Amino acid sequence: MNAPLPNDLSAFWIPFTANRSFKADPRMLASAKDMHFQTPEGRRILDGTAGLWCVNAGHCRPRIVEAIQKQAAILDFAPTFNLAHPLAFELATRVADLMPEGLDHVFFTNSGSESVETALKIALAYQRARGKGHKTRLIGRERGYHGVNFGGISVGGLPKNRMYFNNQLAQVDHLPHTHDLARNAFSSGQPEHGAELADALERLVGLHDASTIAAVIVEPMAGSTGVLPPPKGYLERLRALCDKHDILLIFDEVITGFGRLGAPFAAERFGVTPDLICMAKGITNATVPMGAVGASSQIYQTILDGADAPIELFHGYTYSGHPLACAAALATLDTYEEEGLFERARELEPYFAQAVHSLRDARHVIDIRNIGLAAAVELAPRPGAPTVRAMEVFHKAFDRGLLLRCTGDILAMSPPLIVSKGQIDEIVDGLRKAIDSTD
Ligand code: PXG
Repeated sequence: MNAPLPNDLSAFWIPFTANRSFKADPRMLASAKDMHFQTPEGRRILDGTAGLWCVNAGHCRPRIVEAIQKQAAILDFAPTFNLAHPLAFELATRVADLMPEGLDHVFFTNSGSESVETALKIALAYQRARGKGHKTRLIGRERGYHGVNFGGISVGGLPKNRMYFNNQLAQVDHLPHTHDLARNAFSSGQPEHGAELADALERLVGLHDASTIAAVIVEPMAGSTGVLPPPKGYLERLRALCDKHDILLIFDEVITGFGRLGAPFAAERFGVTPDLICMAKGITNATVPMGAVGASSQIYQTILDGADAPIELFHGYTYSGHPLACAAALATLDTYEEEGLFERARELEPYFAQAVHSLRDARHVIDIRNIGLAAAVELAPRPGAPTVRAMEVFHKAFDRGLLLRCTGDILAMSPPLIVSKGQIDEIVDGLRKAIDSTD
């Protein structure tokens, strides 16, 4: 099926994209089914990245499609300010059931970025509600990605996302990142070295004093920066230090939530329970925008009990708990459960790991790392032209029918959890061919 191309590409300001070069040589997608996209010219593209780490059950799954179609005709919108609708409660309970024990409450947003802002604000509101309003400092981590809003870029650690928008939150500091090629290159799963990097929190406490620190936010596996699984023992140490100093721990699970690491959340995979979880993407299989923040009973109850106004938390979005998103999310959770997709990701992990590590002898490769159904291949930067090599590999792979993700000099893979072993081979083979044909 060939789809018509737009006549005019000028008006759409494309996000996180080199608009000039894209518009000179556009690559478009017109439809999708299960593991594949189709281009307007009718070419099939194997989706090696679940869209943008979000289509965890594969594309256009009938149950989810039907649920959205049906809901659109029943209740298109309902305010959730001073009103509500049943699906939002049903979904919150379902999400709470998936979270680790102790996390029982769910605040709905519309994206990962909004989930991050929401979690940071809940952390501040919690500290204030318990009489510790002086605990306002927020600690992120180098190379962290927490979306693009001001709170998220302030605690985030990707230089380009920060430097152009320098008017950031005050009172923010950062832990060091955990990427360590010298000690951990070509690790499969959690790297051996780096648990001690969590001790940097002690230094920040020494510098700022715990009485000024509200929360630490980290991605349990850093995704956007190029798949950095946590070193063994690192998250446990961070949790212990947060407990010791009475600091909240926020896991940003926008990528790792909903099965990417073979468990509902990375918190369960690693056996470390945060106080707040940010989620989005896989919650609706990316069909309708939605995000959420999971909160512990302790946080929820403290804010409710400590409120000095009838509304306990002055925060929310017009579309918090939107009926279409709720319907999509419920059908998505049904699909994950019926098809055992989280378990499937766990079962496929060793095969996927072996397949991606077979690229070790490909040209330019300086590191390969993986966990769950996420992996990255890091290339040596082309001298004098960092990031160009990976971008060329990305384009070559796409032109041969494979969607990857490139960030810096890193190619990332995160296929839908329905991927077959044969398709894993196809992804790895496509990446090898694209790398081997790139100088
Ligand atoms: N937190 C994390 C950990 C993320 O990965 C966000 C927050 C922001 O979510 P929204 O829905 O506001 O985009 C993200 C988003 C990539 C890539 O290729 C990653 C994201 C988005 C787009 C591309 O690495 N992650």
